[in-house]
Amino acid sequence: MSERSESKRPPGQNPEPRHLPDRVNAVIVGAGFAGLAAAMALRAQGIDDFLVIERGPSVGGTWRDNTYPGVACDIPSHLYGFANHPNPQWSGLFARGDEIRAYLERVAGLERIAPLLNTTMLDARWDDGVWRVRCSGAHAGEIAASTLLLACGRLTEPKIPDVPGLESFPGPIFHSARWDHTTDLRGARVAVIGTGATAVQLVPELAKVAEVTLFQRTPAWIVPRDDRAYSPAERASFTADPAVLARLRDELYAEGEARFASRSGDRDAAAAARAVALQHLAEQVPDRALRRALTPDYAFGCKRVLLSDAFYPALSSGAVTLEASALAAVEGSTLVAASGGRHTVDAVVLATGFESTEQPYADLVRGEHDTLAAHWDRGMTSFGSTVVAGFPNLFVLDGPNASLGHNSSVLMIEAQAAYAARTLARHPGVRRVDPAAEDAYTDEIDRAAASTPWISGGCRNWYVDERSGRLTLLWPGTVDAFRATLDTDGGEFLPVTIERGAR
Ligand code: NA7
Repeated sequence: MSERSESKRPPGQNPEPRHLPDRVNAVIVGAGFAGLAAAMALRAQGIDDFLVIERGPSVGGTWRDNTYPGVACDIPSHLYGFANHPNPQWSGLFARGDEIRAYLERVAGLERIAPLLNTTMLDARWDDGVWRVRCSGAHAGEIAASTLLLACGRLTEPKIPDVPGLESFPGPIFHSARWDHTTDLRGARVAVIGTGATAVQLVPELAKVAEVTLFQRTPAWIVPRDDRAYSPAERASFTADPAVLARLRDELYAEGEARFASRSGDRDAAAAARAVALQHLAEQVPDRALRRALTPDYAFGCKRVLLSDAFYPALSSGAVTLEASALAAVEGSTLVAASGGRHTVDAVVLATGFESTEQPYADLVRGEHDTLAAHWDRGMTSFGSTVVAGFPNLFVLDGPNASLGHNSSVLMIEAQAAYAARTLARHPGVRRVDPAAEDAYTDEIDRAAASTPWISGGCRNWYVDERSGRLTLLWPGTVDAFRATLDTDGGEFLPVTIERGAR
């Protein structure tokens, strides 16, 4: 919002700052995994003079927002937590969403990280050596900070499909990340739109109580989940001996890194993993026509590979009607598929994913010349997946080229947070990244991505920016390679080479 429009605001809508210090060393925006990691990393470097602002009513990010039935993580629990906060009590190999949310609440408490809740960043601008961050909500006002850390998440803004008539649907309709717990779906005819990571968790649970019609535009590659609960004895051993847990974490890390080959296009590894997925499908879906409809026609790894042992059985059992085409139009309570199929339902769940490539925070942040959105008008770019030319003293966590398809994102976030904190501690003052370094880094990313299935695998995925066809979300390497990239001798902004990892 411009100064001008701010001055036009009616009295009373821009209350004086409350509880906001005039100036801090750093402002962290967001209190999910990335925001908490940033806060801990700053503390570890002896930096206490920071503020965390959070637009929601509590910490937790993704795990606060996603409360759909069956919500869980598809990365092993003991790898999906902070390295300095192992949790011996995870219930099983994969943690449920509510457990992860509780874990984040607990860590925030233990670390005495108290974000300013219900406080939204209106905008942030670089003003001659300082970031001026304007906030609305519970702690409205302006705060000056030397450094701005954006930890706003990457899959936060629901993507609502542009389908004619959608807004006129007469019954309950909501996005999977905004689950309406006041709506009783028991016995209802419910359409689920989408077959991504959310839908494969949600559909089997919903099918237990409702009559589900699933709109599948593109089938996913799905491999066995092989989830299991940890026994009380195992959890006791994790508690009693931290070395047991550390070993398990190391094993899970190595398994994750090994998965990179199959996801990134190594021919043999992809063929082996594809065979596992096809066997899984064959074993769980005896009906040939259904099996054909569920078989992807694009390269393994092009989209996020999903883990489920319950999705195919739900479809196979007849509990779910598969509409193997996109939702194309809505006419009253009838959903019209691209195939021409018509389905009359009582409620609609949009499991249609998120605005990943054009992050809403990008419009709000103005650097030396422009907004992040303008700088990223052909897709997100960065140096080190973390800093951006023209945006001094800004760190973006889990933003450009920082996601993973093969291993835990928390590992990436921790590497970025450590890098940012190290840089702050060792290089006070104004820190700029050379635009040439950002260009070179972007070229490296493009080169590394070119031959991967994410770019050339014949699918549409949320890792690629449609405006440029560039891989802008995913890191096209291993976690080891990312860690090496950011381990730049004390946080200097040095040009780097991206290693593709073992091939
Ligand atoms: P995703 O993975 O972005 O999935 C969204 C799904 O919605 C995907 O299958 C889309 O099909 C589908 N979609 C979108 N519009 C339509 C229409 N009009 N008709 C039918 N289907 C449609 O989001 P998720 O929430 O499942 O997962 C997000 C991430 O969370 C996940 O990758 C993990 O990292 C955790 P498409 O495949 O584009 O053809």
